[in-house]
Amino acid sequence: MAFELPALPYPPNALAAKGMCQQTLELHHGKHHQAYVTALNGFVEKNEALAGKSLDEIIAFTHGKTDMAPVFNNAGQHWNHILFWQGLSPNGGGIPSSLESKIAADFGSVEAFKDAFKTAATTQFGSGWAWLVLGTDGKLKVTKTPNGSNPLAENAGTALLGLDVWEHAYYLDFQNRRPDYVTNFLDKLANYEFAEARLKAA
Ligand code: MN3
Repeated sequence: MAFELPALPYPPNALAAKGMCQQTLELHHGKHHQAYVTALNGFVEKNEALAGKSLDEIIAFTHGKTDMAPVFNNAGQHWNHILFWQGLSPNGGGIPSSLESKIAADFGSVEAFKDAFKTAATTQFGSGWAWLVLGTDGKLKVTKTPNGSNPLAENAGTALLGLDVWEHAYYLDFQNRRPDYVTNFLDKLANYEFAEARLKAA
């Protein structure tokens, strides 16, 4: 069973008023994410060791293997983007109360969480991701990963939200201003209800 590009959970123009235009979503989802899925399926077809494995299993199997790096990067990017689309919302930016309490307990305040996230997202040199993670110690953390990696691959806990900081994610809307893209995500786009649901399920 080949991997498939999931449909966006909202129309491609749904986030335009929140700082992510239709062209960004159409290119990012329909071209970039699709390309990762197509490449991953190509690798699976040619490599018997990958056949029948779930996406999570392929990520675990290929992580850290030099000769499997292209497979890992495409599998990781498929996983990352599935989470990313769900972590955006036309009604984003509002933090539900139980998640807000947990953020306040583990970071000190919502502002401190946002500052930590901005630092991670803007100091990831080159391409990568910033994450809000429920760590294996039960505390919320902010982390960053390069290229196609993620907290699943690195056994760093449960990812609640992920922000794509590859240039293709923000260049049409914010050009080189990655800090503005990150702030806009945290204040207007982030689907904290999705993050809270993942926290409760973890
Ligand atoms: Mn991307």
